[in-house]
Amino acid sequence: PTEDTFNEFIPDSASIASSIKFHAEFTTPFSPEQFELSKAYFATAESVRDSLIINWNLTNDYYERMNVKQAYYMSMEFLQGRALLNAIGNLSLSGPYAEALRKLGHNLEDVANQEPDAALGNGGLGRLASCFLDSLATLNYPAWGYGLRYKYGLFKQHITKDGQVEVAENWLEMGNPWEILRNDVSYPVKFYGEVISGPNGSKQWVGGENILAVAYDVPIPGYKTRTTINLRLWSTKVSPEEFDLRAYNSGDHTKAYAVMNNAEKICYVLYPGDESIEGKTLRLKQQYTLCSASLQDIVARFEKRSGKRVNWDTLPDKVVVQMNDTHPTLCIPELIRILMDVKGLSWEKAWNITKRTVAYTNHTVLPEALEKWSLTLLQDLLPRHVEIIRRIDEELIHEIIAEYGTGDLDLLEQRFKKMRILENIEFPNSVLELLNIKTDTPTVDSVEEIDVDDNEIKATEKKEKEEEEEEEEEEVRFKVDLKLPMMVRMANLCVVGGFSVNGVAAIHSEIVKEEVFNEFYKLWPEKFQNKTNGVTPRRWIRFCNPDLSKIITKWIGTEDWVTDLEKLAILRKFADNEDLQLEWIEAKRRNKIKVASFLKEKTGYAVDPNAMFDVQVKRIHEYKRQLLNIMGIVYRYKKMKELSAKERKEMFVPRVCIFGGKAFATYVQAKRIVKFITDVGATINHDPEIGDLLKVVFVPDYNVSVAEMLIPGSELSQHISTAGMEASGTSNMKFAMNGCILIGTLDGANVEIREEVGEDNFFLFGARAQEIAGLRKKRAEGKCVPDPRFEEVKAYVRSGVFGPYNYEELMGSLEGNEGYGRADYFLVGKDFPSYLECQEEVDKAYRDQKRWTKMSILNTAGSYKFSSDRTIHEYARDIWRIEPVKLA
Ligand code: DL6
Repeated sequence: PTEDTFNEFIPDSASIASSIKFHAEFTTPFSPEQFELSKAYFATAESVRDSLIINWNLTNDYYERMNVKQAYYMSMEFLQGRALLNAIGNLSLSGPYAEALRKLGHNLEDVANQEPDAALGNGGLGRLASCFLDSLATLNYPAWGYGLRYKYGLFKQHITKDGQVEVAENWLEMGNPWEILRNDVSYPVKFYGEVISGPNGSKQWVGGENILAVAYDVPIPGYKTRTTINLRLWSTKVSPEEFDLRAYNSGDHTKAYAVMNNAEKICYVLYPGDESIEGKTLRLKQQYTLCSASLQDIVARFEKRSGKRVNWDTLPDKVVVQMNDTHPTLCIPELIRILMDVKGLSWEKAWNITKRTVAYTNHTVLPEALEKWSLTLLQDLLPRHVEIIRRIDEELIHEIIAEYGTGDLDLLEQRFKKMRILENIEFPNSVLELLNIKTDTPTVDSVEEIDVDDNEIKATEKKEKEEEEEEEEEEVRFKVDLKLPMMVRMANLCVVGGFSVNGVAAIHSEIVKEEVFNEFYKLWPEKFQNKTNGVTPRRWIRFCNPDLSKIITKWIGTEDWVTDLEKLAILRKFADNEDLQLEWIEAKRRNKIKVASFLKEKTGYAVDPNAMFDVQVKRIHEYKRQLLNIMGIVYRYKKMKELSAKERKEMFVPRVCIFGGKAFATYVQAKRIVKFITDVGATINHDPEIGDLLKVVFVPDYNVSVAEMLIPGSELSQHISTAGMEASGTSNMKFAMNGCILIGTLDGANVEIREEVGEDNFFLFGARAQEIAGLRKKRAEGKCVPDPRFEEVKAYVRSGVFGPYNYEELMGSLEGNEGYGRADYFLVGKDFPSYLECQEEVDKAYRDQKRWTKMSILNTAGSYKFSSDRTIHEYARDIWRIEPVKLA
């Protein structure tokens, strides 16, 4: 629609109020007596949902009629956060809704605060998926998201005297007004069973356990457009045929319930602990449920839209599936299975169509995070898929041989080791035959038995023996160690089965090409690309920072920047303007006051809004190096203690150091880091000598809503991962957009942010990615000279200043003591001196508020590249080949 036609539909506050009242009376799950905040929230959300449903229906009818090509974003995580303010903001209804609620005795902000965060994700990967949906809808791209409707989202984090405690996040407890249950959209999903051969080489997967995946649709509105796309989330329940009514009626309720429970538990928890085999099985069932239900749905839609004559070859012209990391890898064998076993296509056709339909985004280079599944588990749970994966693996091997020949077997073997999908699994016979490798190795004894006395015979025998030995070597070479676990490498399967492979920041995509998947890159360079991440400027500036947004609009002269972020660059020319600077400082100050009162409410710590707000919020992980930050704070504290009151005031800028983030429940070292930060905070914050000069606060239960409040009130933010380890980062983009200055390493998207905002407006420190391997080696060989300041800090921590907790495992891990981890693998000690020096630069810059404010303005002005609108345009153009579709 044009913006005009969109605006025609804006209702006034009186009709909104009556719609809210209607829902309060007829549709909310609350008793009639009162109209308290929670009920007001629910009724308001339902009233907004009405508008969304109208637009959702129009959008989908239109896609259906036009038979457009659609992109499907397949993700195990969507970190949606709250929906209310975002939806009314996108619909341009914030004013009328605020007024309507005022008439009904409530305040919009209080009502909005009733909404629990939809935390169906862990961190950056899930939030990226949600930003993408916002941009897709805003830019009118025909696309849907597919995910799982977890009953319990990412856990709630409580901070106790023992550190982090996880509590189940029951976000659906009061019901979810944003979703629409589609009882008519459900698909069977099978596990276990066996594969039997049918006529003409066909295969049938029979028996096993059958459950039902049921659709819940969440309408996703675009900003100032009627386009409202769909996030379809699957929930699981028992399939009616599986419910054992006979057992139930005979009184064996436990048996009957077990089947129900077995089906429903698949969607209970995001990231079920997967240390146990049960946990692993559950996680795999989740992944397969997402892939199977979504692909059945996509294929059904394609068939419906194709009419009577379905031409399967055209599937890639109508459908593109983007796999968000390797979690949905099973899309590849599942699409093949559906096309072959259900639709009757040949292997060649099915494989060819799949390879043209599916694309893969890599989000990590950490070897431990590259998913592998046990072949035995997969074989048990998904026997038909294992057959398909084996065939893909076999074809890959033949393709490698065809490309490189058999001249250099050593090299060939190295390639197989890196590229095969199956790990520690014997080579298929077709390969052994082609390479002329005998499977029955002659024993050493039988070679030695040869009788040799005659010289000539001796020479021939010797030659033969050498040849045989060589052959034996080859045989050994192509043998696998059966003692090692047989695994399926999901990332390799994605690269082989996907027509596109992309990293999420320029430096990351280079590492993907040059290191992680280098052999594949050499084979198929055309598959590899970069798509630097982005974040939606609607949620991450316009709605979360209304004060700054007003200033931006005023100085740019239009609000168009909200959908055309390049306009932010106009601010550059006003960066020195005193009026703008004053307004800028004032907006930041108001946001800092909000943060201060939030911190007081959540932690009890009172902080001074005049101090610099220095923030590190992200998942707690050793590579993200919260430990470097807190060790730096300890150093600062120690130095402060060594000075007189006057000296310390002169030397240090007052700071409030804010941390937030969740440690994975079973990640012991990360939990120790949380405990350490809170202990350091408890000591420093109660030290009367230090007062407001330094405060350290750990924000409990960091989530999307907290980020929306914290980021606008931040002045310095830390993105200090060991170079080469953070794929991109996305909070760095949000901070920069909100005029926060970054301190960071040359890692992930930091590299590009620094390029855009200018070197002078970014605090850079630390080793470069290309130096890391060498430094680790040096470190392990004991050739690194320890920095005295780092040694001093460790000794200080060990002296017990921060309480009785034993920090030995943490300090030890920084030294590489036996048993304490990997010899400061993350190079905290190496980067410590340059980090401290850089922090001195930060203090110096902050003292000059004019300079600081200019840097802040230039960060906002230079952040336009990091709009997810730009990222989505690139995906649409370079990978998905889809066009915007405006409703006629
Ligand atoms: O691409 C989104 C996001 C990146 O910004 C982060 O740098 C990256 O760590 C994250 N990746 C993951 C995948 N698993 N791990 N680790 O969450 O993706």
